[in-house]
Amino acid sequence: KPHQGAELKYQAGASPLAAEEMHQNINPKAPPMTKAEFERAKQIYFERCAGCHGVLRKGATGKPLTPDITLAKGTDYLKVFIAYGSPAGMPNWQTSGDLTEKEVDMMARYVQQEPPTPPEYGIKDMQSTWKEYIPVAKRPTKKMNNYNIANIFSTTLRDSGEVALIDGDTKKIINIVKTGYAVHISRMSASGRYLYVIGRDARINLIDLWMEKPDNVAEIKVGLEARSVETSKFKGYEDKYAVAGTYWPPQFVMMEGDTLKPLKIVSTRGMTVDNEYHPEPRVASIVASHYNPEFVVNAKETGKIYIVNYKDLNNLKTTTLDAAKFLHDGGFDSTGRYFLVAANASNKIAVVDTKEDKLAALVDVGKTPHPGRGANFVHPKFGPVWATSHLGDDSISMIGTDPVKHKAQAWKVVATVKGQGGGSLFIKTHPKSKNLWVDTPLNPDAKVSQSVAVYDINNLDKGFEVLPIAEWANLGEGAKRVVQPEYNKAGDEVWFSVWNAKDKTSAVVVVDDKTRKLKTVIKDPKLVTPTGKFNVNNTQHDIY
Ligand code: DHE
Repeated sequence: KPHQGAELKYQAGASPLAAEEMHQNINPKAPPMTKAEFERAKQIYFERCAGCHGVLRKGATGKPLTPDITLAKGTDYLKVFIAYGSPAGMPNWQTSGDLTEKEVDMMARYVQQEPPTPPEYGIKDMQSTWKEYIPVAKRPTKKMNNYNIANIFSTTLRDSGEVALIDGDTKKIINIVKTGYAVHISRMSASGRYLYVIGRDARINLIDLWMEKPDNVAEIKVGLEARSVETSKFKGYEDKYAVAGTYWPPQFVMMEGDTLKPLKIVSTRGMTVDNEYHPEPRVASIVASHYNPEFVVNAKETGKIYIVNYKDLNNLKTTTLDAAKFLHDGGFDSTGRYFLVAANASNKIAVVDTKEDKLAALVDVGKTPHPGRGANFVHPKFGPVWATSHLGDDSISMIGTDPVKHKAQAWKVVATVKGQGGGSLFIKTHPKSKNLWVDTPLNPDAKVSQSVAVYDINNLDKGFEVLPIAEWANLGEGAKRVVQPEYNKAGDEVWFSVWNAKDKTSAVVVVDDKTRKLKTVIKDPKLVTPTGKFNVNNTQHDIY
């Protein structure tokens, strides 16, 4: 399985829970550990293991590791398993050099102890972290700057806990704004004024783009670990509500859109699509419906999609759709009516009709689909399609999205092309473009992870051209990865992050979409580990 290593490392990203104070629950049957060993093992668990096996060790994409199971296996068996891995997907932590023999022994004993449970996090915890730096009444009543704010790129600076607001017209940095730890995504309010940024530590920052120098106006911490934030987009509710999903605790919270005041928390604990209880269904992607006053909230471990109506938060109406397990990332079709989301461990795309609040289809695609928000274009033969690339294979699947004029093609994979390889995370085009861009940042081959494939939408069978984006950035040493194509507002430029190590130089490379030639390299010592880029206009209107 050539792509497996990168795929596993990607899932096993460090969790902010590693630093949390947690109680040790001594199990008299488990092999003994000192307090120091327990603390160190706990940290390693949250850095390396929790992403697949879950915080409570009840199993997610990895197997359950609760003491009833691990005690029966015993320390020697567990040590071999951790050291050498398994063909089913467990990494070889010792032979890869990631853990020492001593650490492997410690982890084998740790997983036989009761898992320490992180604390719950309710409305009082949220309220105690909530800060309004600039109250609504003191904010500008009109745009106070000369920036073309619709073309600003909010750029994640992953390892510095900041976002860079980059002017898409001049390519200059407007401001570097302090945010949460290991920022994950940025989203725009319906009006295009407010920018929401969420960190892995579940801190949300609200940035007002009307300020002379756009900056934080409010902030809140909504849990211990998170990935998603979104805002109400239905007519009449512009900028009114925000919603954030957390990995821990497994829940989501609705807030006032312009202050982040927390209003209502909803737990996602419950039954899976197979009718088994899961105590830790992490909240993955969230999108706002354009057809109803609703949020579409995706629970990873249960495979359930919650369509939450925000018209009346006290008498909350939720429609629950059974999709498939391990829902992760997704985006709308070109009409904004259908939401397509990857059920990644099921190798499927679930299609939600946000007008009728129904599951329209479950579509089989390649191995471990990872679309980001996906790419919408008109296929010359099959009409409107939405495409995804994959982490686990080199294919790009195109799904027909027009049940009216192309009924026979709707919700089927109508075409598949081959890309550079597995390890792809993001695919992108723009309504004004004829190019389809596919990144491969997690491919083990440096040549592949440091370049991008581009297809001509009208000649997909012709294959792709490879652009050496990292080489163009000319950064010198480092394990640079080229990640996440994002268009500017006009749709005539594509921006790529050249994501290097924290202590090395990174860059954002801007390519002319028509000529596929290098336009600009944005380099600045302040651009530490850039990954995601969110163009205000395209994020505001779900254009991709
Ligand atoms: Fe992401 C989106 C979760 C690792 C960059 N990532 C998402 C979403 C989820 C998610 C649930 C969808 C949010 C939404 O749309 O509401 N990501 C996770 C993980 O659990 C995972 C696998 C491991 C982890 O520990 O976090 C993970 N993600 C990464 C990275 O390593 C990436 C490449 C670099 C980084 O910045 O950390 C990364 N994720 C992104 C980006 C998006 C994203 C850029 C938004 C893409 C878009 O175009 O909308």
